[in-house]
Amino acid sequence: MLKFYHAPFSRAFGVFWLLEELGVDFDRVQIDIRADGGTDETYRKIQPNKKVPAIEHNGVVITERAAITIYLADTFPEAGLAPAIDDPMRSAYLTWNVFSDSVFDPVLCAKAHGLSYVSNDYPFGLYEDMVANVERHLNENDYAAGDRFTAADTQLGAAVIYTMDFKLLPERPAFKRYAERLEARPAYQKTSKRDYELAMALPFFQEQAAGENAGA
Ligand SMILES: N[C@@H](CCC(=O)N[C@@H](CS)C(=O)NCC(=O)O)C(=O)O
Repeated sequence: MLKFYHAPFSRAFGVFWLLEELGVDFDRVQIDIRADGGTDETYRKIQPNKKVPAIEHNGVVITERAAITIYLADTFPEAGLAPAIDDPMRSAYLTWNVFSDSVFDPVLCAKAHGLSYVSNDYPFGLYEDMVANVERHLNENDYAAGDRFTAADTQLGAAVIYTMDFKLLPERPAFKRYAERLEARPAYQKTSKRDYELAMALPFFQEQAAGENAGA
C-alpha cells in the first residue's frame, strides 16, 4: 500500500489533493512538523530535511513535491492527469510542476521575509517577474499545462490558492478565475475539508483558532 507522509495545513496539501484526484488507496502517516522541539528525528530516514510531503511506494521513497507529483501521475495513468511523453502538453506540464517548487514558492518566501535582492542573486529571480509570468500564462491558458486539468494544477493551483488567501500573491483576475476553476473540483473540496478536520484535531491549530477568536 502506498504510504503518504502528511501534515495538515502544509505544503503536503497538493499531493493530498492529487491522491484524491487519482482515486488511489493509501495509508496516511501524520508527521508532527509543529511538535515542540521539532519533527521527530526518525522521520529523517524518509525525508532528510524532515519536511512533508514524502511518499513510499513499491519499496522506494520519493521526496520533493514536483518529483512526487510527476511520479504519481505517471504511475497511475488511468486518471489521465499526466500528458504522455510525446504529448505537446508534456513540456508545459513539466515546466509548471517544477516551477511551482523552484520559483513560485521561494519567490513568495523571499517576499514574505522582506528579502531585498536583484534577480541574479537567486535562481528563482524577482517577485514581479514571477507574478507577471504566472499571470500571462493563466491569461492564455485555463490550466497549468494548457486547456485541461493535469497533476501540475495540484501544485501550481494549491500554491496560487494558498498564497492569494494569505495576500502574498495579488488578487489578479487570472489568478481568481484559475482558483475558482480548481475550487469547483470535488476532489479539491473533499481534500480541503479533510485537511481542515485533521488540522483542527491538533492542539496547535485549536490554540491558534482560540487566540484568533479571543482577539476578534
Ligand atoms: N522542497 C520541499 C519543501 C516541503 C516543505 O517546505 N514542507 C514544509 C511544510 S509547509 C515542512 O515540512 N516544514 C517542516 C520543517 O521544515 O520542519 C518539497 O517541495 O517537498
